[in-house]
Amino acid sequence: MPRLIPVMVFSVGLVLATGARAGLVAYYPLDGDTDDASGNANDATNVFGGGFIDDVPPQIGGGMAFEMFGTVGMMNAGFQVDDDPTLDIADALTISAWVNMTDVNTFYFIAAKAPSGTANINFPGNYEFRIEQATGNLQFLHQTSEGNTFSSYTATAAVTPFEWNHVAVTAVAGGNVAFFVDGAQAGTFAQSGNFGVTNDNPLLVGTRADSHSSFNGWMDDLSIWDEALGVGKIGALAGGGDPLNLPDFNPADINLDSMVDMIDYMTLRDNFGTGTTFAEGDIDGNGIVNGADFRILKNNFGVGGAPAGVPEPGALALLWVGAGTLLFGKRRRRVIVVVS
Ligand SMILES: [Ca+2]
Ligand SMILES: [Ca+2]
Ligand SMILES: [Ca+2]
Ligand SMILES: [Ca+2]
Repeated sequence: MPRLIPVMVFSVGLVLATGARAGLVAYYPLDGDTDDASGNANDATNVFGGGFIDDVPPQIGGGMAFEMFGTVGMMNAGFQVDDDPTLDIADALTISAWVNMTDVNTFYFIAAKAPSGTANINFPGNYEFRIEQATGNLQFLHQTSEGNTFSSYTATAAVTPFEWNHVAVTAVAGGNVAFFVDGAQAGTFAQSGNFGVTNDNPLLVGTRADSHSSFNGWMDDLSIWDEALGVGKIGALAGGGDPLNLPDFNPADINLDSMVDMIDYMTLRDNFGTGTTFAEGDIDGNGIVNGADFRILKNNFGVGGAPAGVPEPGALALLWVGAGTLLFGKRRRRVIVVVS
């Protein structure tokens, strides 16, 4: 019997390794516990307060949600996850959750990994995703150094108390910070200052290191990713999709109709050099629609069903003709200005 033990340990290791989904660093289904279902074992190590109810987002339709009723200035609702290298996010991030608030009377914290370095305890560290006091708008903050410097971004849409709202933020270092409420884009901003000032402090859910407030409401299906999910995947999550089983979306399918074709190309072309969002053709999420996005689209053209009778080389030729027309158009405008 003792000879079997090493075999069993080895098997558990294998399960953990294959259970982890690429990009997903922590996932809390909150179906009766605060364990991490991502495969990274980022389970809560301390629950400050809260319980489980069966009132869940209708889009999910089953399981349970986490109920938190806290006090302003007290850390008495929410939970803590100990520091782990997978929770230190340097390049790109997504935080997605369902929230149902009872009020927006103060700042409420969805997830915060803070502070970093020598910054004060109320600084946002690696990341802080929260709900703004009074407005209910989503906010994202991160430190830009190990000291007291940070950047903050405020969404153009708010949560509605006593309603389940799906909320998400994506951030790309040197790219964009984008917010989503119920799957709809709610503001895209250029990422400003350094992102990725990591730390060894715990992840806090529902509260912050300085105990500014504890959550008042319900939360479900919190997931944290070390990649910026595209609009398609955010939409799937807002539709009740399981973070462990999200459908694949072609990154070049700008209008999300499961086909990369001339419609996507024309959208990109029309916003070339001026667009800033995914819907305008910023496929790689760096805040500008340019040749890099064009190459991604070109390499994916026809995926999901090319237009009938247009073989790939012909389609590619069309793409480059289109780009030439765009450049020519710009040059011609310049000449007209000189002549007049
Ligand atoms: Ca749940
Ligand atoms: Ca760390
Ligand atoms: Ca498309
Ligand atoms: Ca781009």
